[in-house]
Amino acid sequence: MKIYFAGSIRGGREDAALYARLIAYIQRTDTVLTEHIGNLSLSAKEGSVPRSLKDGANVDQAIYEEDSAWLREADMVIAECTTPSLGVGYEMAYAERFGKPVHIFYDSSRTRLSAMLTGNEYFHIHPYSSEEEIYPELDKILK
Ligand code: 6IA
Repeated sequence: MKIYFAGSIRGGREDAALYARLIAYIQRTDTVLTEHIGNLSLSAKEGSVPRSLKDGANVDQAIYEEDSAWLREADMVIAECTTPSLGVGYEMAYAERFGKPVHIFYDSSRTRLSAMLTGNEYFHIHPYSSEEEIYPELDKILK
């Protein structure tokens, strides 16, 4: 499957190492379209550095175009939502609009997830209290 992994960038990079571990785990069996989310050298401030953009191009517009195309291409969306991110919230709604299955993980001892996610039965919500709980859930989702 092609997986769109979503995690905070400008919302804060506190969980970037966790994103990297989850992406590596998913990559053992499936393709992750958004490997850069786990890039530890990507800071919240640098979250607009261009990849291969022509001079004068609008960087944020290119990010939006590329990410929304990947969302439409993905078979499934997996999001780690402990660090709140406007971009990730937007992606959840975008994925719902295109009928993609969406699995949302968050550490319930660190955050209260938005009611706009927990209150929407479309989303598969996976609260956890330690990282080890995530991997067996991923096994079930990816099989
Ligand atoms: O509001 P946020 O920045 O926290 O939103 C994070 C979400 O938006 C992620 O799930 C990404 O899919 C998407 N996103 C935000 N910024 C970028 C970005 N910046 N590149 C790709 N997706 C992004 C440039 C980073 C690149 C140079 C490695």
